[in-house]
Amino acid sequence: MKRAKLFVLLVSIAIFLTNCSKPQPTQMPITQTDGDVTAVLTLLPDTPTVMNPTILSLTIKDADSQPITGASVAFDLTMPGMAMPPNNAQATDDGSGSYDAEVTFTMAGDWQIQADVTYPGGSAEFTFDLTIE
Ligand SMILES: [Cu+2]
Repeated sequence: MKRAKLFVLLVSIAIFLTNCSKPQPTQMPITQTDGDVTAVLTLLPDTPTVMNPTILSLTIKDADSQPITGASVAFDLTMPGMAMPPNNAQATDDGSGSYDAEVTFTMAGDWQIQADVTYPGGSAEFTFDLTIE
């Protein structure tokens, strides 16, 4: 009986410590839909930090869940709370419906990642909200 109680206590402490030491995870990937196009944004690292390079990767699929290849994807990073210097990146097509670009978040706070997608047959626009600690 005593041992069981001690065990429960130790497990509780372990769970508590595990949760506390975890870095604040950004909820990634983020999925959004605009018309026929569904986009999934992933970040590397998934919790970006200020003034360090972050790889944005946008995977786009059509209404039939087929990857959209041959598109042009441009990222525009802004902060909704203030005017910031232009922060843009043209993504590189990996040939399988995924488009990557390296960006830098230049200060902590709330950011908006806009992705402009132009593909054979149409265009789509996505806006992702992200807080950089
Ligand atoms: Cu700012």
